Amino acid sequence: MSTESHDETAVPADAATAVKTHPLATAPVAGPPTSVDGFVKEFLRELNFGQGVTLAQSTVNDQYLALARTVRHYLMARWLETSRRQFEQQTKGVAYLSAEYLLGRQLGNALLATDLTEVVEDGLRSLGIDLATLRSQEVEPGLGNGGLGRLAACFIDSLATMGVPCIGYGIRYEYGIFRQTFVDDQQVEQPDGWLALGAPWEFPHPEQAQLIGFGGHTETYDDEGVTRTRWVPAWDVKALPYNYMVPGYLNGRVNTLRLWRAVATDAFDLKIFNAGDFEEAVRSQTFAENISKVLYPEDSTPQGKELRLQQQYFFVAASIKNFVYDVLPEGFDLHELPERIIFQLNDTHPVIGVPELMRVLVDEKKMDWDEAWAITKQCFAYTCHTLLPEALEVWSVDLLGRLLPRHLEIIYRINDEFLAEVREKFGDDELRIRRMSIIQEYPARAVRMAYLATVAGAKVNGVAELHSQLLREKVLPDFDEFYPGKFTNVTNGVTPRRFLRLANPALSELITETIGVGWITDLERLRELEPYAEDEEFRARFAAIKAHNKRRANAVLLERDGFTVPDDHMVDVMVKRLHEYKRQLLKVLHIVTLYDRIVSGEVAAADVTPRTFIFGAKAAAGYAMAKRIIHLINAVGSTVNADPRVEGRLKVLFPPNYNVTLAEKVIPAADLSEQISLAGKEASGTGNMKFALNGALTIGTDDGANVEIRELVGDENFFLFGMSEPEVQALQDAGYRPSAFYESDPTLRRAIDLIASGAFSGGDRSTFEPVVSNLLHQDRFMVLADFASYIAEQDRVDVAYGDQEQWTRSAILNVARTGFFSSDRSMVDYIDRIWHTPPVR
Ligand code: 26W
Repeated sequence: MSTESHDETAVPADAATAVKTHPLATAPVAGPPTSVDGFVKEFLRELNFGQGVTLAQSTVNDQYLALARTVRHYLMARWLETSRRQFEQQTKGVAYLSAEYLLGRQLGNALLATDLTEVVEDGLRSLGIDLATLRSQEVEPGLGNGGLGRLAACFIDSLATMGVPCIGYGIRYEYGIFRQTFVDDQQVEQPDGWLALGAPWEFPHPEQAQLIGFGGHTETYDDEGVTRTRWVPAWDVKALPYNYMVPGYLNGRVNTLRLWRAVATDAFDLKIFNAGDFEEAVRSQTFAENISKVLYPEDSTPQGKELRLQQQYFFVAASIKNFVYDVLPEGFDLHELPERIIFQLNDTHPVIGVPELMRVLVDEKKMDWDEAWAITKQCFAYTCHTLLPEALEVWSVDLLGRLLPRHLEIIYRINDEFLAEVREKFGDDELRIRRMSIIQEYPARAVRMAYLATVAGAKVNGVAELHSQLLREKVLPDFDEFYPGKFTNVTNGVTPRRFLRLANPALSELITETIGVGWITDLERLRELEPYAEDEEFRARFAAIKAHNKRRANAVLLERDGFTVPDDHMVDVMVKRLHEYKRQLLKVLHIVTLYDRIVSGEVAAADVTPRTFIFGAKAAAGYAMAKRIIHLINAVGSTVNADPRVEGRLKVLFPPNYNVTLAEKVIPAADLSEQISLAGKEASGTGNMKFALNGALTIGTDDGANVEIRELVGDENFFLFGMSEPEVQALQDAGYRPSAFYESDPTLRRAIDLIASGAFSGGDRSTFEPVVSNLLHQDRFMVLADFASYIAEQDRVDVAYGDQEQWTRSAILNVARTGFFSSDRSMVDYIDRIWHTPPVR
């Protein structure tokens, strides 16, 4: 603010100055309520004047919307203040570029962040309204597929809580991840119209729209003796930003999540419209708006579809434009860009941002190529989230050249210069050059986006120790050799606000009562719980909370799906995307084995530890095998649940549409967490962390973050089974024959034969034949090889569960020793190793 000789009482010369110098110009007029009465007044005002209904007329949805708007008013003052300070201090910030954000419901988190839960609860009660009912009304924004999207949501929560400036950039999909239903035990996808009942958390800013071009051609021109290139797109789309609040926990900070929506440009419509083709004008509008219409529900198998590349370029270009032209102050010297921003690439989905920033700097800002490249290389960092070769994105040169001709030219030049450097370092080793080229030649010319990200990124990280190691040794070994120091690890984490404090209020209260509230923002303090594992009274309370959480999950599942979870059962949970590498089939074979033991009379039902198995999993709509596995789980469930011989002993529940909201209820109820991927396939896993933090014991392979969980909680508090990654590799190299395991293991043979016999498909042997035959003849993820070890370990789980005191001791130690997996710690690691961004005071 200017402090020059300025007469405060003078009448400002024009209206704009009047606005800027008004005493209330920078401070919002309303803060949070100081009393229950204050809240009630503001809530009723929103209901009456915002929603336009009286209390008597209002529906639950009216009340929910009015409450959400009331709460967001309280956050608004902090949001404005956070933005103002960050702008004034001009410090370095993070731009998290992610095609997915799996946010979960907003209301509970907003109340927690502002400490308003009690005021609101009391106020609503005085009006005869139940807060929990309104919370249930919220439809979660499911703008992500699974781990990668949920991780983005945890990270922005942590950055806000730590006061680190961050803008999350992404896409405002009109339809998020599909709503899953089951018809005849099979998955049917329904559209997820999350916006249908109102979107009280978003703030559209049409005045900040950006134009994003596509297609066309490039041309060179003479610019005062310098030859420059410009891109002449053939068509464009308007990107409209929608802002969302990202409140820090009790710290007065609110960061921003900015999601882009595609709409047709007026010019685009008019041209066609004026040519007299009204229908075509509408069609082209639809075409433009398709870009942000729906989240691709694929997980780990990119489809290479044109619309997907359009989505990627659309949101990344809009974000970079927004940052360079609107967020940075006027006159900012772009040579200092690396001191102001780091663009974190959440997997390869936003990697087209690399040539886009080059295009902005070189073509638009007329910077010298070498200078621009030096800047760009410091402004990006890349996180890889997978090890599956089929999940590494490549874009065909043909498609890229058509859709983004200038970007393809830029990528070629980056590649030429990069390969020249490789030659310089390693000589003319043509095999190596071909291996490292950003452009793949076979089976078709295509851009390897992970390579581009690695060449452009200041740092490249994996998401768990083992994953980062395998990334360096197996996926990108040439690059690791070429760029010493570029590769690093940041082990994933989860936000303790949502996944412990909000999801598990009973345990949170016990923890706070025992060690104080500090753990919510400093999760390592859970260590202070360790001695209480030996405290009998504490153990009793801890066990009572688990029982309470089971009853709570039971109530939710009963209302939602008509399911019941018996009080006296071990709750054994496997929730995650359905993928063969995650091995839901191994879990099925275990259930079938237990079932067979009882019905064949091998074991008396009374001697089997009663278990309820809970599955949650969506399969990509086009992933036939995954959908068949869902069918099989449901079929086994139907048979087992209807068989009186196993009643009271085995129960299989598969609530459809597993999402963040359901996770918050199911995870705190779990006794056993299933993390059973083939070693070397699960990059990290984050569900595994949520379960351990909520006092479930893990049965798991030496994979992803399981390795670190086991190291921290101790071998005696973790059920390890299966081959290690080197053992998997050795078996692979030796030539894996699944049928050999089938032939030599009678238990395995019986389980598979039972499925093959049609026992779970009304006698029809054909239903699951593809699953059985795949297991016997391919079994890419070595389910059969790990079966015996899994069953043996599960039998040890049963024995361990028999000693409830000891089990609870272990569960407490799991909670006490997994504070490391807070996403706050992940953020500290990113800041130290990659971003170097200080918090803003
Ligand atoms: C459609 C293309 C595609 C390809 C890969 C979509 C999504 C992906 C992601 C890489 C899949 C994903 O979500 N990966 C998960 O990321 C989590 C967060 O780091 C890890 O915990 C999981 O292990 C990893 O599978």
